[in-house]
Amino acid sequence: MRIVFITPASDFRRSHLYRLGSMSYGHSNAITGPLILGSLLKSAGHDVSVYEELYQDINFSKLTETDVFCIYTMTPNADRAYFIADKLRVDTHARIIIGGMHASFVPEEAAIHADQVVTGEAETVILDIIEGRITDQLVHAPHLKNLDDAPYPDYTLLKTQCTCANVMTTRGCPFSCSFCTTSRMYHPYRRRSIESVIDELKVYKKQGFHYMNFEDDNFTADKERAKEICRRMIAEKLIFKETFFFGRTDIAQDEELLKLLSSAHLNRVLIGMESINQESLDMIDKRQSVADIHQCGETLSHYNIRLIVSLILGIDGDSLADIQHAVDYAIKINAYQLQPAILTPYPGTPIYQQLKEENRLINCDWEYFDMMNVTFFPKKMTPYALQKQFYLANLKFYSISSLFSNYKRFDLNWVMRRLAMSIVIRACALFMLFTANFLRNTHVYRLKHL
Ligand code: B12
Ligand code: SF4
Repeated sequence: MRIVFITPASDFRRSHLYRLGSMSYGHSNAITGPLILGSLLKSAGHDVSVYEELYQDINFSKLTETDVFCIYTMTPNADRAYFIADKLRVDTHARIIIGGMHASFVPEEAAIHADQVVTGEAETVILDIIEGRITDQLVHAPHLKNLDDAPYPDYTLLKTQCTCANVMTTRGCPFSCSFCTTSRMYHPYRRRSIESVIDELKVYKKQGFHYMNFEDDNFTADKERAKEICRRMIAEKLIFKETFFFGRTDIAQDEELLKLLSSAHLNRVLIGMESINQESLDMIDKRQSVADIHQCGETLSHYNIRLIVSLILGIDGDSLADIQHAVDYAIKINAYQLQPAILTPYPGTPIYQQLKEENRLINCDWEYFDMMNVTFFPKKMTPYALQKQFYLANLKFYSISSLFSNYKRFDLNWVMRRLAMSIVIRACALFMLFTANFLRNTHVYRLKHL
């Protein structure tokens, strides 16, 4: 059978401005689920292609000979996924199967647009669904017990742009922050064998990838294991030009780990500092202290590990001044990048449940559930003040003057990234102001006039 996987992207994410911004943020990379499922189906003799809309438009008219379309959903691209599904249903006679993060938490909604919807990790059911042995409209896939049973993502199936290989060495996370979807979607926390991780890295080296990301939600959750992976990467010369990973502030407490991460070139880390207000950290069940944050902020630069500070804007305990304070802290420690994320109540999370029960969701227009738009009523500020604060945080951090004050610490790559981010942020902020004041049918206009 001819099978096509599609990862959609919303209208905003397909715009030139967003594509320019993401180019400057990091290297193009892919969601691995469709590449893993595609690999399983290819091994069973099917003809599989995988497309993503994030970096490149898809020419749908060339896909009319497809038998089955498999569509991956995240909450902010759910509307686009449904639009594509509905259009393909009319234009082709192919079956439509929807799965992924968003569909896993609101399967009934997705089912309106699909022949079948799969919730959870689909490795154990995808072949039976495609070959017609499972015919239920809603299929709940049990989680994969042994991660080594899944094939590696097959990047040869990917027809759209990708310069960096994504590797998941674990699924889930031992923590359970109240806003986090992934610790609930991939549950319980599981680890692959180090042997299979190393073997996968060898494949990407052979395929010529210069960049590799560990996309585990918390790569250093098991510190001894992370150290062993680094040791093996060093010993077997599996070093990439830049390797990004997600960690927690606790990595700063382990000097041996920091040295190994640095030597294995895991040189860019995103850490959820979230807030510098202990009350707020406790409210989101972060299990992290302000002292942990300070230790992390002071330590990482000594090991040549570039820190991307992630903050959550709009936690109930935080005022506008608290948010500004956190942004100032990121500037003070010379963070490599800042990722301010507006608190987003994703379906399936306790925060979603709480805000729903308190009648604080503005609406469920999924397109805006992207961590860049306010979708709820915050406690200590108006929705529009929070929206403006998101832009102010970016404008302050990605200031033109920071280019001059920091250029000696980082390299040309950093200068280019920061310059592009500064331009994109300024263009976006201006557009936001214009929209909030003049374009009535927009989300931000409605926020301002709530
Ligand atoms: C890599 C990644 C990216 C990359 C690549 C994105 C791309 N090319 O489109 C980058 C960094 C660019 C990115 C961007 C964004 N991302 Co992202 N990303 C991820 C990340 C870290 C890993 C994805 C992955 O490989 N997962 C591992 C594999 C094994 O799981 P999987 O892909 O989900 O696949 C399994 C199941 O979902 C299912 N399945 C998957 N596809 C299908 C299809 C069918 C038909 C079926 C039946 C089943 C099925 O089976 C698979 C195997 O078990 C996830 C976090 C995570 N742990 O998943 C966030 C995540 C998906 N991203 C998220 C978000 C919000 C975004 C952005 C909106 C961020 C932003 N503000 O711009 C953008 C949107 C991009 C877009 N396409 O629209 C959220 C989504 C939250 C939600 N509830 O929807 C996540 C969960 C992170 C988070 N904050 O919690 N992302
Ligand atoms: S530490 Fe990160 S991945 Fe783990 S539950 Fe919290 S937000 Fe999710």
